[in-house]
Amino acid sequence: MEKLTILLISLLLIFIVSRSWPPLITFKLKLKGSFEQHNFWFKSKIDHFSEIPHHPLDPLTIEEIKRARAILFSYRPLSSTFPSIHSLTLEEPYKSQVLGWKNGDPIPPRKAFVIALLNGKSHLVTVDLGLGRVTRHEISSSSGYPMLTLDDISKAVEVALLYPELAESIAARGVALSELVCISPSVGWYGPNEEGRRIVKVQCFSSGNTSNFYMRPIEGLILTVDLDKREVVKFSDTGRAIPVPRAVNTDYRYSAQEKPPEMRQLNPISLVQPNGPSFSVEGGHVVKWANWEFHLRPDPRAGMVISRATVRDSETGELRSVMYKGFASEFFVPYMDLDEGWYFKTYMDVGEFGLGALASSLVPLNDCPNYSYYMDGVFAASDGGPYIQPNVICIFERYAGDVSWRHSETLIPGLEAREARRKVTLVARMAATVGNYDYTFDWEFQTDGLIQVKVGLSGMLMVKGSPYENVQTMPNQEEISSTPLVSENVIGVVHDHFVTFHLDMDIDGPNNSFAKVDLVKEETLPGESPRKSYLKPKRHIAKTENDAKIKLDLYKPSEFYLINPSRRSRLGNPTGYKLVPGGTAASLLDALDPPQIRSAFTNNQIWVTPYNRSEQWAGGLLTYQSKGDDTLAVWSERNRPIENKDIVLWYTMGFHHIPCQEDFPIMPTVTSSFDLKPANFFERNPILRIPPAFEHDFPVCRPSSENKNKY
Ligand SMILES: *[C@@H]1O[C@H](CO)[C@@H](O)[C@H](O)[C@H]1NC(C)=O
Ligand SMILES: *[C@@H]1O[C@H](CO)[C@@H](O)[C@H](O)[C@H]1NC(C)=O
Ligand SMILES: *[C@@H]1O[C@H](CO)[C@@H](O)[C@H](O)[C@H]1NC(C)=O
Ligand SMILES: *[C@@H]1O[C@H](CO)[C@@H](O)[C@H](O)[C@H]1NC(C)=O
Ligand SMILES: [Cu+2]
Repeated sequence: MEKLTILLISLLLIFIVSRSWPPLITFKLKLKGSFEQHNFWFKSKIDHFSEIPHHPLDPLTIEEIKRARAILFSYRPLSSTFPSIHSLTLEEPYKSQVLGWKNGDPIPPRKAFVIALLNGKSHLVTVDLGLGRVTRHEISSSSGYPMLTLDDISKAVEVALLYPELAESIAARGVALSELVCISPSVGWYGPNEEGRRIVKVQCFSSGNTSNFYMRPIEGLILTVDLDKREVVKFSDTGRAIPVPRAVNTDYRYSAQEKPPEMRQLNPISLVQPNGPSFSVEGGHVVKWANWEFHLRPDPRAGMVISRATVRDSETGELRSVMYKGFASEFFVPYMDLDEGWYFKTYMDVGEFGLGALASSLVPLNDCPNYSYYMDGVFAASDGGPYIQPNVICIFERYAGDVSWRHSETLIPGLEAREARRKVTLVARMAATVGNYDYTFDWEFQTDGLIQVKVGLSGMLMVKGSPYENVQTMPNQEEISSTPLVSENVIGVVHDHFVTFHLDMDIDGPNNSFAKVDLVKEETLPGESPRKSYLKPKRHIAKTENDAKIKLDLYKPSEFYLINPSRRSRLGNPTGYKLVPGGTAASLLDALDPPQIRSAFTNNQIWVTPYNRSEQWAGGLLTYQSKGDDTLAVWSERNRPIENKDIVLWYTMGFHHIPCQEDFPIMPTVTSSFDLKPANFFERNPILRIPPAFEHDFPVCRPSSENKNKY
């Protein structure tokens, strides 16, 4: 039994005056290895070229990716024409192997799972790195194709740019070839015409006088490109009458701003941790902080994967399982416009592009606070070779000035008390830039056992060129409300965002049940009470998958628990965690609409399935142009038993996005979140005994310049 770890985090806010424009802040980019000067926790920032795996779930190293590639190269069925590699990642060992593994044990055999494309066929290949050979090879029979590679995207744009009619069309619109920027949105799936070949649609913008070309669409110009034949198969040019919106005020870069904003300027603010952060990252991926331990890895598809999240019981010191694995499994982002250039925009970014593949290096001091630990992604390119995506995840402690619990007693003589405890948390963060949009993901761990998962939306709107400069010239009210004008000649097209999380909860072990507690209105009998009605919770344990397909409804509220029926608290309650949905939205598309069929995993906000190793990706393993034959909704039709079994919880967070002028030219971040909150998991408040903060915990800190706000 370990002793209670006392958290003594010394935090201090410093304020230094800075009044000039631009503010005198110099951004020192933290290059790899530069942590050493001030922080021993971060001394071992990884040298990826000599890295070896330490944990069964550690991602493939550079050496392992090279070895997997070499083995594939000498594997006959694929070596005559080397396929393009769309995914080459760790094939996770069986869950039982991972659960049975203890620190110090040899790690289970290392394997790579490869999705390769050859002559239009998707090959699913397991490469055993220890045995040095391919141990499984099958050709997928499901409808979709693998994630696009960065190579696919650049080739598609290249092919489009060489198309003669494109040059003619943009010249007619007064756009020079030199300022043309094209992107390749995924096509969705809309029936037989588009089957049997991999296609993307290419659309273009003008980057004239702005870096924010997204705000200058060349409307109605769409080239459909066959990715494998490398040819334009359809050219559609309908919007010549629509002007390319002007560049003025579209730039978002600091260097391009001509004047400061009209507001009181903020003094610098930063967190100071004189004794260093309180977390450690061991072996590159195991994060230990306060009562939490978990494994964290970047993944080209899911972005960030949290595994084996365990929390130490503050009473007994026991390290207890909460979640085996959690990650963003799929996205669905349908746009609500039927034009030729728009109807197909119904993105499934996780399976079509990959969040990790598109994760950008985080910006120190701005994306993540000082004292962040940065983790790199080591991924495979389309030729199977490794590359490093630096600083894609940051881990940091957050003190946002919040209170974790408090009480004051002032009226009862002799019992006066004023007790408050600060809330310090640990955050793991990633930001994925999926074309125009930027998604941030936070997994935030609290000492009271709560995990909050938060998604933030920022970046650029996907906008549409419009003939209108002002709503007063639009023909009618319907048009004004359904096509929001966000700038002159710029419409922010209405759309939704859905993010579906795979949450393999293992509350005190794998065998759990899902309990839905309905809050129902009870009416009193005549004369029973002065009250007419009251609310009563009624608990139902889900027997099969159908009992756990949940559509949220404010007037039929329920609470949702994962419980371990065979582990009881001192009072006999099963230990549990509660899923607490946050602000969310449901898809209003018809269930038989092709995009909704493909994204049928958004038909319910909550699903529970029995654990199945191959059911990871809610929109199917091969998502690109899929018809929806391999989704969570299809798996779940089997209505399998889920009571007291190893189960997986799926939660979908949703946003309806009706753009407004503030979303132009770049959107202030909008967030939503959900909580995984202990419920009868601990015997009592697990942070009852944490100490308050005292003045003497902090070093004396003097501002380096005179600190007087002169307003
Ligand atoms: C950029 O702005 C200048 C000055 O307003 C204008 O003359 C020029 O045509 C613009 N260039 C493009 C590519 O829009
Ligand atoms: C970041 O932390 C380092 C290490 O103590 C410190 O020297 C530096 O001043 C901090 N920067 C900011 C902006 O707080
Ligand atoms: C979980 O339940 C299954 C039966 O559904 C049983 O075989 C297995 O031993 C249980 N596992 C644990 C860890 O209790
Ligand atoms: C696991 O899921 C896959 C895909 O839904 C299915 O084909 C397979 O039969 C499942 N395995 C088990 C043991 O249920
Ligand atoms: Cu949006």
